[in-house]
Amino acid sequence: MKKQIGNCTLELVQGDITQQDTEAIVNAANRTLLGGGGVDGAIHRAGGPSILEECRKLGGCETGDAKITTGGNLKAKWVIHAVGPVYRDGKHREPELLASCYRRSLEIALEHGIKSIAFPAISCGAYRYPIDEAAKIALSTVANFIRSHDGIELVRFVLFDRKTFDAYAAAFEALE
Ligand code: AR6
Repeated sequence: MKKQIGNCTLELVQGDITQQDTEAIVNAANRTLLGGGGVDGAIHRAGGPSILEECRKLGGCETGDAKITTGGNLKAKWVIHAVGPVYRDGKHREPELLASCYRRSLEIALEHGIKSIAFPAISCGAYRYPIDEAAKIALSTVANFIRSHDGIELVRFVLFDRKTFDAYAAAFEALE
């Protein structure tokens, strides 16, 4: 699924983010930036130990923020490590923090001249964010960002399983 927003293509695919050929891929990390399970584990396994070596020097990352390393053995030159919120009840700034980690990832991409970037469904696994809600926030935040900033030409959401892909697809269709 694809949509053109200004000079940027917004795309949804089902797949594995470690295999993407975008200049940057985004990791759904935790505040330590020292690795974990899910997509984080997959990225460190596929990219090799140099990513963790760089992460150790970053001193962690606040929820809602992101930090960048190189991509090690990945096709992507860069990994942007974003920390989404753990979902509790929706009343602990979860929507704001989720939107913020997408925006911060895109700001960092622009600062590094990155023109193509792939995102996973941040917070939709171990952090238990309700997927329909997360999909709306992710897509509307990214769409608003690319409408108001020039420079990024491709944003691809890479959804691992069918259920997550379907939820993002519904939010994508509803995007204004
Ligand atoms: N490619 C794309 N998406 C993937 C992949 C992959 N290779 N593997 C899993 N997903 P999660 P979170 C999907 O749990 O909820 C880690 O331990 C997965 O199906 O990876 O933000 C970190 O260290 C789900 O839809 O991230 C943190 O401690 C989505 O990626 C914590 O988990 C996110 O699931 C972060 O939790």
